[in-house]
Amino acid sequence: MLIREVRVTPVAFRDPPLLNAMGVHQPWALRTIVEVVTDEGLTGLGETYGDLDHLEKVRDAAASITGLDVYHHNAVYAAVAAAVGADVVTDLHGLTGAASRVKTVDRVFSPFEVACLDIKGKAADRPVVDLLGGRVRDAVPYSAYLFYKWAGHPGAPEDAFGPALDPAGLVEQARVFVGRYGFQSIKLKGGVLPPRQEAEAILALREAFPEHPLRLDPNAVWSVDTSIEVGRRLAGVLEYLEDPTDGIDGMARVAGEVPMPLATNMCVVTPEHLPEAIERRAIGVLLIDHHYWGGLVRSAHIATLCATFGIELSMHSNSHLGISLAAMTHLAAATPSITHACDTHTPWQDGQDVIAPGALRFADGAVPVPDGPGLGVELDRDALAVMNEQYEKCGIRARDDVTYMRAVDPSFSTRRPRW
Ligand code: GKR
Ligand code: MG
Repeated sequence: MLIREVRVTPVAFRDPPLLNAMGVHQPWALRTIVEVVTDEGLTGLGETYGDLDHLEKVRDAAASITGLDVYHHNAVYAAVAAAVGADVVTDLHGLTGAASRVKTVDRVFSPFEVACLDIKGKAADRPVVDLLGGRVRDAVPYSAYLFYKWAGHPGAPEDAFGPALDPAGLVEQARVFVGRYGFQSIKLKGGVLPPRQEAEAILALREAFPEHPLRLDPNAVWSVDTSIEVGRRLAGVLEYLEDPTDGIDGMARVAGEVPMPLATNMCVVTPEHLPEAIERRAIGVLLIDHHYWGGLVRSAHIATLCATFGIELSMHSNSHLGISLAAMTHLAAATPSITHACDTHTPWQDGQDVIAPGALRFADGAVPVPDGPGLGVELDRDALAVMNEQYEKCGIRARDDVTYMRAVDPSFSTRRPRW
């Protein structure tokens, strides 16, 4: 079955002012929607980042895979690698570790791989989870992903979520998310306030939610000493501590001194990082993310390798739409070693999506694997057109939390370590 055409559509959707170590989310989040169409008339969907440098590579790659067989993932990968070329795309937002050529190729390949799997599933009348080995769970648990946030974007009225700038605000945010979606695990995006205040917020969450596993993720802005101090303070409270400090060396030094496992989506972001991280025992949990680990099949391979070395699996998330959520759900449903609730930004979308409603839902904090063939989701063409128009008009062409934050606080620093 040959690829006849590939459509690439950038989209933008409204995003609240979520705070993190690199600043604050801009009013619009960007994504790229990929549609691969075969000579037999089947269409497969993929979703990836929307930053312009990445979008351009995705467009180049799209042109280079026309005529290839959707079953020939290795040939598609080789064509994508050639189209990407030797230069490196930088991940400007600084929250998913360093950029490299391998990571760039894997990031560009991923939406095409997902779309090809969607097509193969449709052709076989099977869900993607069956192409990945079959389900080990019928529904995939996700975590309530809490953020410190302003009441609204500067100059705009308060948004639907309201402010969360202290422990009470975060507990209230958690109550809303747990109440609305039934989440059974809670993650706090840290790296925003001094570490002791973030530890206080975790303790307040523990009091309010005694049974929910909790995680804290300051995106590597703490020193080794601070990480050890906070890790010890939160002994018995955290399920895992995510990227407290920068680099495999720093993580290894912290890992040996704190009682809970360390997790990462920053110091291990390509296969090249695994040997040293394993040897140094730097991490106990890897947050896999098919968007930059080269798609679903490669992510499943990494999961197997991690299991061999006793590394547990969770899943990383960035602002995303429903095609990504469907792909994440199929992967996690087929991967036995993903034993921690996966991260998702879905609640922050506030209902905006490019897919037709109904295929994805949360029940008790988990997303049941969609029933239909392939990914089990369909594009809503009207919504796609609206979101594409939003992209054309919004003026944002890359995620840049730092510059947006500096418009409000010119002294904002991205120094690491900050505390
Ligand atoms: O959405 O601000 C955010 C997050 O900080 C995201 O960009 C990170 O990549 O969720 C991510 C993480 O776990 O580090
Ligand atoms: Mg993280």
